[in-house]
Amino acid sequence: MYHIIIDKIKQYDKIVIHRHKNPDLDALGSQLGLQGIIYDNFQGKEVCVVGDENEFSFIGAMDQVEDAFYHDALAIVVDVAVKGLVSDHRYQYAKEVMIIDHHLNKNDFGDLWCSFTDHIAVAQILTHMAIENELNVSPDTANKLLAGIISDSGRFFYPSVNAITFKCAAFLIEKGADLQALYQNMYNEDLNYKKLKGHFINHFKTTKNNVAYMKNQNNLKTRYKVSTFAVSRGMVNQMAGIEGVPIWANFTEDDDGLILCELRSKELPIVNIAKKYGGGGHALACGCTVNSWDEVDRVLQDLDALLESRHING
Ligand SMILES: [Mn+2]
Repeated sequence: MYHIIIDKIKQYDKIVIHRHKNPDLDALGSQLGLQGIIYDNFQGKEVCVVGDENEFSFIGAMDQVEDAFYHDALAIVVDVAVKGLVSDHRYQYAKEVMIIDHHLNKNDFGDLWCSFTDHIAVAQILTHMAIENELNVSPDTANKLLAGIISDSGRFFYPSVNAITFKCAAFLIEKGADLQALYQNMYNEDLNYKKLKGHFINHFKTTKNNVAYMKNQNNLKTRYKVSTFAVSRGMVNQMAGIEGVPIWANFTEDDDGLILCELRSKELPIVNIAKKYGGGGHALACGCTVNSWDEVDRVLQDLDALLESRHING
């Protein structure tokens, strides 16, 4: 499928790259990495990156793009295939929209959907594409792509890490990525953040069948001076890797009153429960957004019931 992506890029002189809201380092790393790959390999193109920014902006800045730029342009959307989650809706103004994603959700927009669900990160897809097609990769581009792979693989820890993950990481380091500099940016944390981890470790609860969970009201963010995202996505894995806890879930009230649900599982796929509540993601790492704490309890009951049925079925 890589040739489809490359051919499409070759067809356009103007390209805008989008990704999901609240970007993680795979969204940003693949967005900025793809911009780099295009500049490193294809002459005479103007490539912009757009979207909201957060604490991961150390990896690179976004561009200010006029609406008119989208005229006759290609929009590439990375790391998301669901319309409502894309940052900056103006991708719709482009002549064509191509999606490059690795989540299990089917796309609900776009002209071309390039789906690679066996890759742990979009940054890994792009790196693998560069290897297979002998594309140039500058040290700066290599850094961005490696950040995406490290972050979406949980520093090479999650179940979908495989030989290709390490092959891609090795390739990027050969191309000049600075692993130690990345680690210093990625794993040096604020004191507040460290203390918030302590709060999680000391206060999470478990259901009857050992789903670990936390319900985080809005005041928690004020107390620790952190964002919704830092609590929601950032803290869910404080409940990971615990003997006897096969599933863990983190429920965080957002500023608008909606509740973000981050769901994780060691082995048992749970993405259908996320999908039932309008979300999605990966088999073992997924999420959804619900309207009330009552609905949170229903999500928890569904997760617990899944474990209950597993116990019954042996
Ligand atoms: Mn990703």
